[in-house]
Amino acid sequence: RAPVYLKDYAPPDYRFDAVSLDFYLGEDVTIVTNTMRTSPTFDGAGDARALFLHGDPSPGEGGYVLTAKGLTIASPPTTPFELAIVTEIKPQDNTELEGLYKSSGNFCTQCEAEGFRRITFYQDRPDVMSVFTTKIVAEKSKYPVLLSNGNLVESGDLDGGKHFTVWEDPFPKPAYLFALVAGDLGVVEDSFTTSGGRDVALKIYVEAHNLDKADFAMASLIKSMKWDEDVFGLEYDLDLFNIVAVDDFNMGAMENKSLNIFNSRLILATPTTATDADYAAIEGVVAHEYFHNWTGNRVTCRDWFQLSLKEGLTVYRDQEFSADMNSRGVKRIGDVSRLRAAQFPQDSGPMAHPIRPESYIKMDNFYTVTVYEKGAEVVRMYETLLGKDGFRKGMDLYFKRHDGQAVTTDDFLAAMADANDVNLDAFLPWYTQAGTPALDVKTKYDATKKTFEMKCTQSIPDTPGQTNKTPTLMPIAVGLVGPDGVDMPLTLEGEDEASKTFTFTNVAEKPTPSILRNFSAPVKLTTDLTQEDLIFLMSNDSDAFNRWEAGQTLTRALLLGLVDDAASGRELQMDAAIVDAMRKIASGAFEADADKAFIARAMTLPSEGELSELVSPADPDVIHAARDFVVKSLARELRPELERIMAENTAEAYSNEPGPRAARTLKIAALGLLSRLEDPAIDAEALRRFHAADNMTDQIAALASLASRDCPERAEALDAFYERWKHDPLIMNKWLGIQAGAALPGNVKNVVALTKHPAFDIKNPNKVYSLVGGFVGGTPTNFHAKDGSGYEFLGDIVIELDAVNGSVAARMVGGFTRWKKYDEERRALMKAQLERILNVEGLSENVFEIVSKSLE
Ligand code: BAL
Ligand code: ZN
Repeated sequence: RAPVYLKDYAPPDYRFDAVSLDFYLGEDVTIVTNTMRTSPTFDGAGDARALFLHGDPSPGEGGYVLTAKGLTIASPPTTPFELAIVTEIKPQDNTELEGLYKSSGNFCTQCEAEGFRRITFYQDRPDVMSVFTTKIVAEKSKYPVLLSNGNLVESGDLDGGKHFTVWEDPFPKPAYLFALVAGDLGVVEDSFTTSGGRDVALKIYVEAHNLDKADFAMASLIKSMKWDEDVFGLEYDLDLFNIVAVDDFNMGAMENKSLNIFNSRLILATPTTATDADYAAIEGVVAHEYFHNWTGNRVTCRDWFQLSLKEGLTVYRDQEFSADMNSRGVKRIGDVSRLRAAQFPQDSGPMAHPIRPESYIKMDNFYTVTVYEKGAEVVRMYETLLGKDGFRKGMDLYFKRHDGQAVTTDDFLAAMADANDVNLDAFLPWYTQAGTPALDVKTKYDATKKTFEMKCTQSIPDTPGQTNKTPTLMPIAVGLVGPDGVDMPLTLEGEDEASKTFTFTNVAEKPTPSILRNFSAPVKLTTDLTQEDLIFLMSNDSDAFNRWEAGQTLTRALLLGLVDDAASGRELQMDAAIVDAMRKIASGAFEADADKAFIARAMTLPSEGELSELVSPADPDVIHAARDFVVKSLARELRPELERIMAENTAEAYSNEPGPRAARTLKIAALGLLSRLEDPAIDAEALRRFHAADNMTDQIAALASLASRDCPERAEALDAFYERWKHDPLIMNKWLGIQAGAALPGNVKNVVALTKHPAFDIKNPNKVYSLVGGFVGGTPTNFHAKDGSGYEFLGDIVIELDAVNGSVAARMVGGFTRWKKYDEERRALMKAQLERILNVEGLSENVFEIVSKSLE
């Protein structure tokens, strides 16, 4: 359980010039013959150096020097040599879902980060890149489809009902990008001609009964390929691009070279089976994996500490793609909301780490919202600082310098700096420091001098192992909005580095500043804007993000005041100015272009989770009481507007066009608010809508509103949904998730009962994420029930799950990491669960790392 440190990085002593893998897939065991053409990278005239190959040997095997973590060859030849290793593995017993395993009767792989070592012994590190040839032999009737990376160069039948394929991937790659699939699968086919004239065959493999559900994923792939050419000049580089959808998958998807493997929830969609949110996720993730072909595969990471090099960059790219395909402002609001809901808490807890971590025990634990989402924010800041053209110049130089290499985040920064002839050294702390910077802005207008001053102060909080942090370069996008609601022309008078005061000159009238437009840096902003200023910005700011943010700042302040009142037993009072502002939002008065998806976002209050981050110690019952009071007050006051929204946005028939989609989003937001009134007429209406729905978005919305109500319609809707969809595992995930997250008092007993339901399977990550993740991330008053029953449930399930799949268990145990945030009683209860888990014999490294760091 010793950590690995970035500071210990040393380049490999051996390279693999070519790798040949033969898989003989059997029902009991699989035999893998791995032949590696190996060369020393050091001067062969010197002494021999040991070659260490990562592996996952069973105890008691003989041969070379085997340890729990691999195999050492003490004195290999100092000239090029061939090394062949035969391993016997049991994919059907592999419940960790890393390496080679079976899902729904089909073989598939997951090798990132360190799964390849579960297949064969290898230098399983991303800076060892090689060309791979893969031969697969299997029974033809059971596994008619045999796939690997690259081009199919040979195939044929063999004796005994077997057949084979041979695949050659001409692009050198690290082992984490290796993939193999063998199964009985149907295929949806299309094609794409690149701007350079290459015809690419596109194939999506799914189980035969799902063949009608892959068209949207295919359309998304084609759009992604075109977008990457248009925006970054990046073309696809092989004649074939395969995607395979599997039901059992730890992650969302995986970018293996030319053979992406996806969690089926991110491929399969029809209007009756998938929600609008599912469609958006499919579009974004198909693009993300495709974009990795350049940012990840052609240019990869030197070591796993550099993960954000490919993930932060590729998330930024998929966010931009989705923004171009949909509403840019609404996309940005969604991305920032996710950052605040998940990354900010991580950045202020025991697992806080920089986007380039310094150490890990289990790399799987660092596929985090920090590396991904904060990493994407860091990439976005380059674009904000350098401009679109400057950013593109930096990207071009990055590919020119590093195509075919395994590199570092320093190389990326250097390419951005050199391409633009600027020094970006002051940007480096974003990679090395954890913690969300706080940015405070104080403003002053001088009517005589016609100047407007902004004093900006940043501070970065201490995080585990890091104190006294260095201030960092950050773009603060600003607009000054005139009394007429129009942006004023801006002139900046110098920049005072020491005091960080910026002065705008020739400001004719007192402006309202719009600070940190488009959320130009991932910080916690405080300002001296008044309630009046914020209401003005809600209706007048030309920046969509800050128009939304003004409302959030306003309601956040209201809610935090009410949390204080509730904690002190004071009577709760609603603020009439906020009701009035929200009424204007609901009636569309603030939104000239009436983007209904934006209005839905603007009507959504900061979540209980977000508020709990801002209160210390947090008492979920008090936070719930305050927020529930505001939600109910707004629903009551705005009922006519909300009912009008419901009526006006109920379509005759489903359409997946942006307009109808936005209308659905708004209607659902209105239903969500109305259902909190606990009015039997609204429950009846929700049930009517549930039965009448011609699409999954509407059906799920109605079901979700009833699931949190203790009314007769609840059971009727849940039972009807189950009966209709019990054959579809993806829809059963929704059924589990909705019940798990419901705001029903005492819900933990329902969730415990659901773990015994046939729809739940602890071996399937999606089911665990829906039921356990849905409960932990759902209604805080249930997970944090004062009697500790929610904590006990999570403790029990983590222990059971850890024996099945350590990486999934580690994600779930994350529910306990913020235990120090809560009141004395809850802290003690959560800590007791963490200690109980830590005492389990044979605990996985994954869970050990999260639990031990949480207890530090
Ligand atoms: N590389 C792991 C899955 C993803 O981020 O695409
Ligand atoms: Zn990725």
